[in-house]
Amino acid sequence: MTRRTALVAGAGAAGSLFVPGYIKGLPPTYGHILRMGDNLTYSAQRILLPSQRLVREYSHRDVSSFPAIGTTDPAAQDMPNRSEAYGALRKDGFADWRLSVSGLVARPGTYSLADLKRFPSRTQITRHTCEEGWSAIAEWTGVPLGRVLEAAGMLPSARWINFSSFDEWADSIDLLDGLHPQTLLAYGMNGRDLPIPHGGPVRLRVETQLGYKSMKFLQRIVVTDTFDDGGKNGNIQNGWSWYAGI
Ligand SMILES: Nc1nc2c(c(=O)[nH]1)N[C@H]1C(S)=C(S)[C@@H](COP(=O)(O)O)O[C@H]1N2
Ligand SMILES: [Mo]
Repeated sequence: MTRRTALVAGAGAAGSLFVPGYIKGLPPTYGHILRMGDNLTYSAQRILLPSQRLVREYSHRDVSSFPAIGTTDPAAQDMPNRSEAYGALRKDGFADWRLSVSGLVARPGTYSLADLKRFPSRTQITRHTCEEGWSAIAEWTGVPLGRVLEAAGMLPSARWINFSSFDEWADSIDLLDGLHPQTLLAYGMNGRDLPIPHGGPVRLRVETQLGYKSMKFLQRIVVTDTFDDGGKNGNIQNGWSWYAGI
């Protein structure tokens, strides 16, 4: 047995003995010995914060300037996998944009921007913390993701909420973050429609994790019972932690 298989086997055994049921199953990090640390962070946070504690909310006078980072236009000429579809949707103000919700839900379907705006909305002023080392405060308006999952009839076997975007990001969160009251499908920023550079028409806000988990330019949600690392478009194969709790 190599040192590595011993460690992995040991962690597995410890996991099945001591880890509470709600975080049981494959800790979503593997493939690299240093990634054991990710599992520790994930497990520790889930043990210390098993309930849906709210993150701090700020007041209007705290709102700061806010850079647009990463993809700022999925249809830009210089994008490697430029999205023609996004370019077409943008032309008529996203009237034909649809968010698809499928997988382990009783009622798979699509939601227009108007559909999302018909749900009860939530507005929150929060701090966004980027892994690059900057942070900024903005007001976000949207529908709590949990409301939409509830409307879609999420099944009891659901464990992971997977997202993909027009710039071909693939990512996922667990149910604790997915159903967190401050986790939003956000369509508004600082009282206006969500600007394109910040992920319009709809982006995710996962206030309990670092900025890169708040996927911009949302296209699709798939609910699963098995963990999907997102393949070559996911965090893990790109060298990022899947879990980035703060
Ligand atoms: N689809 C998509 N989502 C994304 C990104 C991206 O490039 N594409 N960048 C991430 C990173 S690293 C950060 S810090 C925030 C930046 O959001 P902002 O442009 O509103 O500042 O979006 C995150 N979500
Ligand atoms: Mo970031």
